[in-house]
Amino acid sequence: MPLEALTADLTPAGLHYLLIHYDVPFPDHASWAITFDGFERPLRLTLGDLRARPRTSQPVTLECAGNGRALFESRPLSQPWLLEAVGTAEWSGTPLAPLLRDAGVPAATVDIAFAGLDRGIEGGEEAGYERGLPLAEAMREDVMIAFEMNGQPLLPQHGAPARLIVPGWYGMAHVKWLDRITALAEPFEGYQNTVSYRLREQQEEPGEALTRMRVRSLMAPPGLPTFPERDRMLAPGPTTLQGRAWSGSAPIERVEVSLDGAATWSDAELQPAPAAHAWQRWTFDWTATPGMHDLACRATDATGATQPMAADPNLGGYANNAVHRVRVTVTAGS
Ligand SMILES: Nc1nc2c(c(=O)[nH]1)N[C@H]1C(S)=C(S)[C@@H](COP(=O)(O)O)O[C@H]1N2
Ligand SMILES: [Mo]
Repeated sequence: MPLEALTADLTPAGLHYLLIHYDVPFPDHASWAITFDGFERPLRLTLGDLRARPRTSQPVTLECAGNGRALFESRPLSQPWLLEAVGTAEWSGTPLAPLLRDAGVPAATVDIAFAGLDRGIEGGEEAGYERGLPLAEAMREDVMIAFEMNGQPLLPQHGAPARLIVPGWYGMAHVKWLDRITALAEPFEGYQNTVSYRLREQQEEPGEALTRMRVRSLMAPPGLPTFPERDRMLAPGPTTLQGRAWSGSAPIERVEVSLDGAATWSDAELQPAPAAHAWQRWTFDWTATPGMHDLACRATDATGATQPMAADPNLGGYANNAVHRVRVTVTAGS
């Protein structure tokens, strides 16, 4: 997502980031269905069945766990995101929990596994994209099977005909192209939970599973870009800096801006969250004076978590929520 799209509450589908491990599948929507496995009753739901169920909509901020990976000093071999792997869309669909209750969740269930239709070879093994989610998370009221994005049927690249939305969690949990939902009496041990998406320094360590998005803010680039360097040039005088802030754990409580290379900080104006898991807009009025300025923004959420100057390095290059720094040249004239 180009960072200038931080000025919009909702990210248009064509500007929203994409992360696709394998090939985009193109299932026939008329014959497509989700199969429920390991539940008390067999259940198979077509797109028509999903659309006939109670409908819910909510704006949700999605961020890839690897967002910021390419800004770590060591460069893990994976998608080299700078800061653009984020977006907020209005997702519509049907809540997951009532579906699981209809299928009947066996008493011994600990995880629910969600499998997509896409297959590939990762870590040397052929597999489908599949993620496990703890039962308590899967039963949350706001977790949904979405079949629309910003009021339109899902695009193929965003998981058509239907995908999972787990508000607050990093992107990898939001399984696209849903094919099968399985109740498991043991923790899910597939590749995307046990090998990928873990915070660790050595491959041999079990590490810690990535779950909720860390607190983060980003600034929309001020002024005009130069081509091809994309340096930022701004006219002197009053201007309003703006951006968005989010956290998967709690509402944002504070956003601060620095005009001097993160030496001193002042509070930005923060708007309330439009929904529990959608980013919050912030603004900061500044009278720009000629010269080079190192701007920065940082957010703090209601748990007290705040963005670090530098995030801890880790093998997968995940969860880099370091303070966002933006250099701008304020020109002498208008
Ligand atoms: N089936 C399937 N689901 C998937 C993926 C995938 O490769 N296959 N990628 C995941 C990752 S890592 C992210 S960040 C989000 C991205 O969702 P988007 O492309 O709609 O923005 O989808 C998740 N769901
Ligand atoms: Mo991701």
